[in-house]
This record gives sequence, C-alpha cells and structure tokens, in this order.
Amino acid sequence: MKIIGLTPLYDVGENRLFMLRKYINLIEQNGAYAVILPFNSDRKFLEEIVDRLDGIVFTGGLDVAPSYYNEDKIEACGKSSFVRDKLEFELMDICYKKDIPTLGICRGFQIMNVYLGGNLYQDLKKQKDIEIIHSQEKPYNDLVHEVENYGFFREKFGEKFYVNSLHHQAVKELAENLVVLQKSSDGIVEAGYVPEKKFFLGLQWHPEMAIDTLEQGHEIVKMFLDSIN
Ligand SMILES: [Mn+2]
Repeated sequence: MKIIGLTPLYDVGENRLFMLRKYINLIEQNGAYAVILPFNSDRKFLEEIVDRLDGIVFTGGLDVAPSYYNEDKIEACGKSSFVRDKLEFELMDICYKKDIPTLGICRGFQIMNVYLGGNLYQDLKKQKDIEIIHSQEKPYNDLVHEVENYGFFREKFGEKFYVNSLHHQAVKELAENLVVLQKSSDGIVEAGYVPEKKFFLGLQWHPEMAIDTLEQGHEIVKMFLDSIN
C-alpha cells in the first residue's frame, strides 16, 4: 500500500499542530494511507522520512512569509509561521531534487511557486482587480467559480469546471518551471505543474473540502497516486 505524508497545519497563537480529517479521507478514499509528518525541519531527518514515504501532500493554511519572495509584509497579509515555512521549503527542496511525487494544495501550491522562484499576491483584494470571490463563505464544498483548463487538464477534464475557493493570496508571477493548468476568469492561476517531474502539481483550490462535490479532485489524487511506481 502506498503511504503519503501530509504536512501538519499549525496554529501560531496556540502553538498547536493539527490536521483536518478530510485530507486523510481524500488520500484513503483513493486507495493509499496517509501519515501526518512531524514538525522538525532538520534536513537529514526529513530526508530519512521522505525515503520511507511514497509521496507528499503540502496542505493549506497560514500565509507564506513574504521575505521568501523578497517583499516586505503588507498589513493585509496574514500570519506566518517561521517553523512551518522553514520545514516546508526544506521538504519541498528534498521532494523536488529527489523527484518525489508531490501535491500542493492552496498554501502548498503557493510554496511550490515561491520555492521555484515565483511570487505571490499578499492579498488579492488589495493588490489585484479581481472580479470573482476567491474567499468563499461556508459551506466550503460549494463550487463557487469556474476555472479554464489548459494542457493535459484540458485533455482530461474538458474546457472548464467549477471549484471551491478559500484563498486571499495567489500566484502573482508564476515560476519559470511551472506550467499553467488552470486559470480563473479574472486571471488567477488556479493550478500548475512541472512537466519534467513524475508528479509535481499544485492546486489553488481545495479538493479535500470538496471531497463529496468535486469528482475532478479525486481524479487528480488518483493521478498523483498512479505516478508512484
Ligand atoms: Mn479561486
């Protein structure tokens, strides 16, 4: 059985690690096991863990510290965690260099873009003319905006489908190595991947929260799991 590591979520104020059950369900429903990764950014330790796993999911959560893309933090930017950022950039470097199948969700996609040299809107409402709501209210399994598909997503899923949307940040300049797979009608990159890798793909939306409403989320997780040999 394939075993997938999930990066833990972190509550800065309470100094509390946590996981949302739906991330685990999303992996288990598609035929693999999920384990929650520890919170230690030591390179050797992370390398040993990655060697024992089949793939990694970078989960959603806190904003990436803007210092990682050489910007000062604006007021509308949310909280960051020094430890979580350090851990995830280290872990992503290991995954990228070892060509470990990697799925980034929301913050996970943003980390991917920043790791590869891109940057982010610190706050969409403040920094971009957006026409649609990207930070929806509950229920989070409601599909609120369309995305247009490109590349192999268009071949697999057709021209467009609806997704949920729970992000106040987004990719601004896309990293050179990332190829667009989806865009919203107001020009936000909603998915991208690195073609040279086995599977190195990020989604700006949340397949785990739309686990019962969005079949394409499951199909993407199946592709992720199928890329593991
Ligand atoms: Mn969106």
